[in-house]
Amino acid sequence: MLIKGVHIENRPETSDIRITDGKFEEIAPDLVPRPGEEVIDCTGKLALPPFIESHVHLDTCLTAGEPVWNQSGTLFEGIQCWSLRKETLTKQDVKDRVHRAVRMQARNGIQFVRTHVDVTDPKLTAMEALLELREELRDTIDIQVVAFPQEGIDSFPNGRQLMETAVKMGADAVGAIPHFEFTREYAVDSVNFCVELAEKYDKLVDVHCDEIDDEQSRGLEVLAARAYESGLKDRVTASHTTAMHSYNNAYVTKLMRLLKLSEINFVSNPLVNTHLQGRMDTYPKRRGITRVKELLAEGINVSFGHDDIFDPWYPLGTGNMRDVVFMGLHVCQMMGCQEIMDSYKLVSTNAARTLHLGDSYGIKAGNPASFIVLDADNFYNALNQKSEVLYSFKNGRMIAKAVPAAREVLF
Ligand code: 17E
Ligand code: FE2
Repeated sequence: MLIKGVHIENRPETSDIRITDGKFEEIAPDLVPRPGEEVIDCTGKLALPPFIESHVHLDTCLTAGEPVWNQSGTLFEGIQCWSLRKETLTKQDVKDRVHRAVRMQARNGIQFVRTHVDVTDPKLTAMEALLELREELRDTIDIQVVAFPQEGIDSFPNGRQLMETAVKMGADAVGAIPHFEFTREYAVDSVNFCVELAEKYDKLVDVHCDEIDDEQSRGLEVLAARAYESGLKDRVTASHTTAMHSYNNAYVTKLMRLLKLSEINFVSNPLVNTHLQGRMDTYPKRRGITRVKELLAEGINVSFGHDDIFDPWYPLGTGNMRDVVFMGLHVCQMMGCQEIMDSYKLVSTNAARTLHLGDSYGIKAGNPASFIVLDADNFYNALNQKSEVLYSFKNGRMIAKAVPAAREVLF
């Protein structure tokens, strides 16, 4: 198959892409179609590596209002709402909702997903469902599953046992939630437990870390220190880290040295944390997003996640990473021309590093032919014009396509 005339990753010149046996065979200008070869004309359109959803909760998606709505808009009321919904969870219910969500994601050019799955459930229903889905959906979407203790590890009955069982069942990564634990001691112990579990079973780590506006919430320093000392380093990810927004600058300056040494990854969720954070403030009201711009300036890897699709923590969302980037650039004040142009990396190449996808991710000869084509010539324009994903190819197979809506102004 031959894809004609794309701007690969914002390059001003265009290239053709030849796909053979599911791989990128050749990427060069003016490739001549072979006899019988299928040709898709994408002249002037943007080709990118596939979008990556590096932080979402698929087990909770599409449950907003069931059985109650989150009235306060806080993380903590969201956890209460979910706890009620969890009582009625069945494997089929999880699978039906995840199928719907994954199709929304596919339509928007997502091919890789890291999902946190709540394991504070004695039956581990959602974990079982997601592990089955990971296999069932293997050809269309790559799913990484994090064992996520929503209601705490040391603050939840049998929490450590549930975590270890989930890992033995086949979770890819180990989570924690230090800011939700009853005490600082529990917070520290739970992070230590999480890192030790990952070492024992050779797993990645992704912690919901300091998702609170409390400037005293210091789970991050513990996680980064353990990542550094254990040698797990870039196998570790700190998600949310919204308390860093509220830390004093002297502390952040000191902390930054450890963060760099540790080589950990960060995931920020700008849609959801602009909604959840600052809820106990009057005015001025904090934005509550971690210091993305400053982390990037220090050479630290940061990606953006959607976090939620229509659930107790976020009443909107269509699983579109373009919306995430749009909000993130505003709230992080990353609106320089080049920052906007490069911002697709926050939901592609940077996220690939976090997920440890390796060298097989990316548009280059020899790699699996996985990429997307957007209805714009570069990402700046795609973001501004809310351009559709015209095609999503995974391993050389078209898994989604769109025909842009025709609109006319009649004057
Ligand atoms: N659970 C949590 O602890 N934090 C979140 N942002 C979501 C679920 C969505
Ligand atoms: Fe989350």
